Amino acid sequence: MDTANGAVTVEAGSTIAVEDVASLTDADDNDISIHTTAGDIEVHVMDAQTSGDVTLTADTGKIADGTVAESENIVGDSAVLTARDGIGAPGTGNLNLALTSSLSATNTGETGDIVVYQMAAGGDLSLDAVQSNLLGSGNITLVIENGTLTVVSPGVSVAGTGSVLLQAEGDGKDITIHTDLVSSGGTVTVISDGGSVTMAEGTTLQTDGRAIDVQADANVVLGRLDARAAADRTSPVDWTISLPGVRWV
Ligand SMILES: [Ca+2]
Ligand SMILES: [Ca+2]
Ligand SMILES: [Ca+2]
Repeated sequence: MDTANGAVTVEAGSTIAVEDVASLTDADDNDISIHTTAGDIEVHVMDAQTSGDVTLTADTGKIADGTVAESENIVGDSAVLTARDGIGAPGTGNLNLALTSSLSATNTGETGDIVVYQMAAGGDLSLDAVQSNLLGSGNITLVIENGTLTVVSPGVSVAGTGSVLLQAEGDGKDITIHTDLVSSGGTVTVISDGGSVTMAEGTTLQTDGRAIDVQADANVVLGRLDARAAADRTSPVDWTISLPGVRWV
């Protein structure tokens, strides 16, 4: 389905395969919005060009990569993706994006990962992502092929047991964290293969007694890393520090 000009809105009540939805005119008003109240959204090719925004909502299913090839599933300006059973999947099931500006991804169910790959054609990306289900097991994995990654409000969080991995590839491609990264039950990993990782003042990477791993090719500028068990965070601990051989003078 191609539109010469204007927005595209699709409402469905079952699994929908998006074979080829393209906006032929690159304009800020030419957004593409697809919502299904039941079933999945299988994305083959959606192209809103560099200015049109993409909104996909699968109330009771998943948003999946519908193609075998690792080519772009979604081209657009910003994308807002919401599903219950996952957004992309590990391996080639990852959702392949080429977004001009930003991605906001939310998974609400007990299962399903968020696995997205911003391709080189998309360049830099701002991200916020959440696994919102307290009983959830899904991870959040975002890899950016050749661009900087900026974590923006409301940040990246996992309410269940899943882990967070954010990775930027490419020379000088930094990761900048403006809002917290939190996993309630899993680990938090941030890797800039060719650049720096910078946490803005006052930001926190937090787990419940699980590992926090920050790696950069250049510099690491830390805010606060908090890998305490949650119980230690809520109940104050009395510390006694003895320093044998040290005298106050
Ligand atoms: Ca836009
Ligand atoms: Ca594919
Ligand atoms: Ca893929």
